[in-house]
Amino acid sequence: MSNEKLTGDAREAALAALAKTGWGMVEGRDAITKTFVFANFIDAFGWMSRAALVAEKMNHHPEWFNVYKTVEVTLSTHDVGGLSALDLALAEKMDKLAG
Ligand code: H2B
Repeated sequence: MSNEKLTGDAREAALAALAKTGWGMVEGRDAITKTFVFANFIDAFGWMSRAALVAEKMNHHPEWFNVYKTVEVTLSTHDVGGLSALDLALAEKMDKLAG
């Protein structure tokens, strides 16, 4: 999968689709963010463990912050200084893992 910076219509369409599942742009940065809330810490950490395995397989890693049952995720492609298709793919996989 290409890690070129996303531009244009494809980018806008993908972001609009992700917005429906709770992803939004980070203020002042070319990155997307979503806050996942689980039933408890074990569910949150279990999801993080599964997401970590997916991320490692993709060689594309999240920025994330966990407090108890809440995980704030930020996705951006550091190598290109902004959003790439890898961020969209990882966002989708994280949504699927969260059920
Ligand atoms: N993760 C993210 N989110 N962005 C990157 O640009 C990135 C990464 N690059 N994981 C990878 C690792 C790169 O640093 C290694 C060397 O492949």
